[in-house]
Amino acid sequence: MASPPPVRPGEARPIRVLLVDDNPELVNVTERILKRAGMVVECAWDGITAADLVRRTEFDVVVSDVAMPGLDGLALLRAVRERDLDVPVILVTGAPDVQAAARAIEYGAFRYLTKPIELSVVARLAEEAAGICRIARLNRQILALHGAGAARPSDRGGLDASLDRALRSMRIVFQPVVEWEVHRVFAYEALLRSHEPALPTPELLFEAAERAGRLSEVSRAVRLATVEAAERSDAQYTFMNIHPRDLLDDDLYDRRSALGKVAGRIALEITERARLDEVHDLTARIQTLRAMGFKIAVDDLGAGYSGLTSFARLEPEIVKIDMSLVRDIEREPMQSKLVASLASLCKDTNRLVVAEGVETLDERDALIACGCDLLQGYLFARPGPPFPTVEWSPPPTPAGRAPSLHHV
Ligand code: G
Ligand code: MN
Repeated sequence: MASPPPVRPGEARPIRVLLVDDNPELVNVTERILKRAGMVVECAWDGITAADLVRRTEFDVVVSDVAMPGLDGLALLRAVRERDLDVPVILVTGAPDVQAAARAIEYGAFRYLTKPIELSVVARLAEEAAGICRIARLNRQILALHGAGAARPSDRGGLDASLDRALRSMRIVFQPVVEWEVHRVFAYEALLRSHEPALPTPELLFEAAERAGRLSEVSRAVRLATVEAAERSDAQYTFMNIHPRDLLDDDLYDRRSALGKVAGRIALEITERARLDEVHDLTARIQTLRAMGFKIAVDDLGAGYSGLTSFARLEPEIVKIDMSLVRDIEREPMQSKLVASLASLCKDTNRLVVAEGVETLDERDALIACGCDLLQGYLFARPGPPFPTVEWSPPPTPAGRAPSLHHV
């Protein structure tokens, strides 16, 4: 067995903050607090100087006053976005104004705070924002490494008939997510399957349901079937994939629904492949789900880029690394470096990391060396009826890959 390449853990460099306010005293005290928290701080007393600094230096977070002579906070935010799509901007205002707050969020401000603010809150938020920024930047690097996202297939013919057949034959299968170190099943991911050849993947099925105007009907049926099966699981969590549009369905927020009643044991996976911009009030909706007890997972990280804003709004407790990053990781130093950095960034920000699509012993060992403790893939178990048993010590196969005789 080839040993995994040496990996460097995620960069431990200090967080770089740009602090902008036309009140020098306020800049001074805030700077002291942030420096005490171990951050590197650059200060500007007006927006134009700040915009200039952003052009020359890569910051992890910008904290800026709103009302300033010359370039105000909102204009600065726009100037920052021209240069850097990822750096989170925290705006601080002395005169709260609902419209300005709405505009700030629309332009992608990470937070909009009202003075006086507790300095410890600024330090905590700056740290949180910087953590998210680093993950977003890594994600961009990962995409660049893989080239642009692959085009999604789309089926045209006989939409309604196919959809009906698919719905009649649909079933839910489960695949374990294992906690390797203790040899325990941490969760089962519920996956939708149907026998309709025209709609062979859940993505195509949901796309068809959406086009036929039957998305919420299909999603509700899937959620109900999942909960019924998951009730018999003895793992801590069930991971359930949800379509971004499901976030607009009132049924998801019903505490008395079958799913609502077991929310504390469910992680909702939201894929990075889909755009979330059409979900208005995303932050509030996610907060409601979290208050109901759901955990939020970002799925397929590294396979698409839904943007810093949606990642920042989701603030996921769980990050699932796409299998394109897992594949042959033991032979790709760049991949293992990125995965190790992601794992360490997630740990620093109290998120769990799951590596998906693990097929070989070499991939498993390389992922463990990268700091991924939660693993999922054919190597351990294929998706199957509740609940597949885990193969903890599979023999190596001649081709290296897990046997793929049947497609589930
Ligand atoms: O997008 P999401 O991560 O939810 O999709 C998971 C899909 O990946 C499922 O359809 C599942 O069957 C498939 N899958 C799970 N484990 C493996 C694996 O080890 N290799 C491959 N190629 N696919 C896998
Ligand atoms: Mn998933």
